[in-house]
Amino acid sequence: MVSPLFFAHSHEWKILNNMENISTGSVLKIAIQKSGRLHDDSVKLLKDCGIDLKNGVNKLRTEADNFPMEIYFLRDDDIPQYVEDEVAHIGIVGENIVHEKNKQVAVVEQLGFGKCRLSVAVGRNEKYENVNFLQNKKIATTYPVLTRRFLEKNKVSAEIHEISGSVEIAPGIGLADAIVDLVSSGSTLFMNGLKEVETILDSQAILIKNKNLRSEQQQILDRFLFRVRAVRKAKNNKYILLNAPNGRLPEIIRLLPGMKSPTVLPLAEPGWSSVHSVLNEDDFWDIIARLKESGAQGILVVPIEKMII
Ligand code: PRT
Ligand code: ZN
Repeated sequence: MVSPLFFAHSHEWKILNNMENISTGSVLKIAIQKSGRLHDDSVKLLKDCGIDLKNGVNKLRTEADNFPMEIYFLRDDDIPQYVEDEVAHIGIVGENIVHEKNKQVAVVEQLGFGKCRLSVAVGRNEKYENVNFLQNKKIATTYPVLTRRFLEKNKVSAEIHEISGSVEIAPGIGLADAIVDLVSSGSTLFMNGLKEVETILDSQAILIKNKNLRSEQQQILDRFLFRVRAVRKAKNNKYILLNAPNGRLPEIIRLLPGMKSPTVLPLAEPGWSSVHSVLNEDDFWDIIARLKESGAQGILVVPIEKMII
């Protein structure tokens, strides 16, 4: 019989991966949000990592076509518990949930999406000077654990009203004097006549794992993480191409660190070169402006799909 390894090139990787699954029988189970704010970005991260899901995402569980991974779609609140119990080996969930639920899981990586903050808000017309404002007040929240911890840390005693949703309307209907809730743009607070006065926690989506992963699962996690990091790194960097007069190459090269150093190629027009490099998004605009000042022309900026260093 012909070995599956002799199949056409485009299938080779898939077959290698599947053979690996068959030979070890190991699969990494990941829990992601079924629907809600983290769902789309979680599925996209898997896709960007080259992991194709079988039968779409409208079920409780599916598996990957080309990677030893099973995907469970769950409510975000339940994900830390499932990971602690090893129903799933890893999960994608907001830091806010991980801290609130206080489960025995390990944080593996911040994922850079789902950014928000857990904040205290009070009525817009309140004279809030400091956290002592909250003394003996009623605070409505869906985050009683983090709220209590914040109050204790600040030596304030207040009454916590745990409610299950629509926290922002609590002050308006006389249920509470203040709220603790997640904020991203701030427009929900604004529309409800509230202002943000303290930040309790800055949050984003993170990858968590069971604390006692067996080595087979850890190995698959390492392969997954290698891809996650390459995808995230690529997102924070751009490929840049420009033309420069040879006389100004030294100063232009000084502005462009690149992964090692920039690539410089001669142009057909004498006295000119093409320079290629990689720029980090943080100093992107600043460097572009300085490149122009240094005589760079025809600057092209191209997204990078994966970046492996
Ligand atoms: O059904 P399930 O239980 O899975 O979902 P859920 O309804 O509990 O959660 P979901 O989908 O609303 O949020 C999932 C995660 O997204 C949260 O746990 C956070 O980690 C993250 N996240 C990021 C946010 C926000 N931004 C956010 N703005 N979660 C909620 N909000 C809400 C906030 O509670 C408030 O009602 O959006 C409103 C404020 O938004 P702004 O833009 O008006 O400030
Ligand atoms: Zn939830």
